[in-house]
Amino acid sequence: MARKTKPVAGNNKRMPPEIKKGQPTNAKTEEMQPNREVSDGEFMSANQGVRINNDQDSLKAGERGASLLEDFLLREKITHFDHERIPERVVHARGSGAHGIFKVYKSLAHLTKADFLQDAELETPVFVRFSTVAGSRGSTDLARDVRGFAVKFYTRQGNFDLVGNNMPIFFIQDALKFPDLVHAVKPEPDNEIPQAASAHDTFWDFISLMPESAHMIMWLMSDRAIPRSYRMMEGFGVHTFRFINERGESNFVKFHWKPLLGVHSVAWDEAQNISGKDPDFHRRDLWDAIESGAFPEWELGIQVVPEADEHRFAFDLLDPTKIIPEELVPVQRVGKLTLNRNPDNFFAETEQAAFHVGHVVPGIDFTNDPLLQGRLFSYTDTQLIRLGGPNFQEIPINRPLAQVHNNQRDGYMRQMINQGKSSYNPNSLGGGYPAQAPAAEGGFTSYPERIDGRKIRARSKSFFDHFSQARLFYHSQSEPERNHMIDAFSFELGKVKTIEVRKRMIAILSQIDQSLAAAVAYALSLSIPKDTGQPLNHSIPADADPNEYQPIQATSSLAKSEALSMANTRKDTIATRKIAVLAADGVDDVSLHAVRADLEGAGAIVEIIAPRQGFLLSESGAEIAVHHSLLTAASVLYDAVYVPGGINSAATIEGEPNAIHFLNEAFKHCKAIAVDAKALQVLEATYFAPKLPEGGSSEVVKEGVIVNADTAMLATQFKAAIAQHRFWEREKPRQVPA
Ligand code: HDD
Repeated sequence: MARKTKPVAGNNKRMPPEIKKGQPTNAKTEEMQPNREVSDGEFMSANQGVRINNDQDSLKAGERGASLLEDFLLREKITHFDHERIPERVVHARGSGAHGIFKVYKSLAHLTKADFLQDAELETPVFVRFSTVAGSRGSTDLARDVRGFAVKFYTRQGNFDLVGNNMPIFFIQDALKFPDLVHAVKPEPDNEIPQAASAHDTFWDFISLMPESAHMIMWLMSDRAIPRSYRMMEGFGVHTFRFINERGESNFVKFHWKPLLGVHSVAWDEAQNISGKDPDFHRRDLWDAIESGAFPEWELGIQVVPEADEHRFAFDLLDPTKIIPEELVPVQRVGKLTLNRNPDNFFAETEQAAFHVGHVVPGIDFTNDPLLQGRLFSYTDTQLIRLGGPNFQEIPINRPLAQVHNNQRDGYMRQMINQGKSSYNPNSLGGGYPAQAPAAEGGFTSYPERIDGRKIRARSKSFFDHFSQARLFYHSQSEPERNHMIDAFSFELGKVKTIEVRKRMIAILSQIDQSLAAAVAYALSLSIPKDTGQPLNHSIPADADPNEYQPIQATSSLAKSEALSMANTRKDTIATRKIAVLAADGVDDVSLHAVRADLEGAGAIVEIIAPRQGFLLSESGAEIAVHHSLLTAASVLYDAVYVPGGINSAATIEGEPNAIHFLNEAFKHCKAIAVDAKALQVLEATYFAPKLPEGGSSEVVKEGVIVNADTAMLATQFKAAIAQHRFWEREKPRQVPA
């Protein structure tokens, strides 16, 4: 290591030699360079720059004496350590971030003057943070929960934050109810149980009294709430926003993110297992994909509604519990987001990232959605407590690429050194600067929406259809997806102890779909309540007429929407899918390598799992590196499993209970399984072997279970099966142990 011999003034201000080996850079990641620190080859120093000679022993009064107060090195180190933690986000505390770029496919000038949406050549840096909502920072990634999908665009006109979720709607219609919602879903206040779970009394108590949450609850009980990967989920801006073009014309817009790997989920039983085996599953998945160069990609989609069509729909565009079905307004794919670089430091970047729906640029504006309006207050406010003061926008990950000049001054941790005497406007001493920017120079002007109304605490009647889109969602699901929802409701309500709450939820479900309500009621030994005339909605102002606030019955103009079912997602790739190969000494070289090469050629990640760590010896005596032993691997961490041939390998695997459990569990979770016909004995040791057709040992393809003696054909069949993601029809008998 090349160490400096003499102290050099300012040596700890030295720029690191390169940003991060092998990682793509962009204007934002380069702009952060002066803040990066690399210790390679450097001496250790205290915070004031003085070099440290002994970092092992505190200063003492004699070898066995007490430590001295004088020890500034001890005091500084311990003090900094004591202050290392900041409050976690009150919601979305658990998350993972990444850098990337966004490019529009072609100019959207006809819709918006937003600079980053004008030019297909322009690359806009982004930072994205995915998150769960309810759990704390250290909670499992696989909770049944909404996922945050927050994107910060560092545009030339300033930062634009699209702070969305992986579900296109929300639980409540008014921001005033947000603290209630969050209090209800968080761990219960007396014992702080359960962590990162909605399956408890307070959550369902609140939901059962708030029918406006019906649509969101359908999404939350669907497989969307347990994604396979952040890279395989959609994102939504949720609210209706506005695009404003150069002529000042406004169009309503809904934002979508469409993942190029398709939308995929895991099974609930699998999710619960992953939570134990690898609670960092999604974080690791995102990190590994980017490190390996398999950059996650999404297309930006927009639904555009001309201002004149504001009242064209049966629902209100301002109601955040409603989607605009894609059949009514198609989603136009207008650009691509690519995540291509992991953060250097989790705290500095991901933890300190401060998103805000109010961070907009000219060309994008708000609507009167009352949830959005409340959010416009909340996000700055929360950063003040979380990041410690009004200068959080100066933290490297938050500071815009666009220049900042204004008369805001001082405050905790101010970094900017404002020169000059004037910090007010108007001024003459500073030449009148900073000057206000005309719209033509990029000055933000709010859309002059006409507003004419009385000051009133009330809700529009157009917000009172709570069930038609909940029903549309349920009816749009495939049969397995509907079964999963019945299971999810039965699980969650089964964890609720208060019978009254369960009953109220059955009453709500019966408003959505009788068969759903009946199936859940059956699981709870309840019946669908007769219409008692009791109010369903309990979220009513004190002096209001309760009838005024009750849900109205409406039917959607659509019976089904294809886009709502994950069964209709793209299933044409196995890129980045994780495939386990169960092998032992004596594995057949061709059977292993041919299939492995074929899978890897299609972009999949293949890992060898053997009885022991280290390496195994193939039939020909070649050393093959082992990724995991059966002890450190688990089927729930893979998308598919392959058992290659080789007499000794097959005999060993057949005799390993953990390997047989691996296969049984993969079958239970409906994953693709391939077995070289020469290792058929392994399959015969599994629970599901009897379900294979008689005598079909040389070639069998059934519900994603493939047996073939021809490895080339096996690989082709296996790839096709993996691309299907899951074979939910296997669940039918619902009798697989594991
Ligand atoms: Fe929120 C964080 C998304 C409603 C108040 N929200 C937060 C994050 C996402 C969302 C993705 C994490 C950002 C990050 O990664 O740092 N929130 C939504 C969506 C909503 C929504 C899609 C409805 C459409 N949120 C909402 C309301 C309020 C808040 C109605 C308050 C009135 N949200 C917050 C917050 C958080 C937050 C308390 C916590 C940490 C933060 O802001 O920075 O201010």
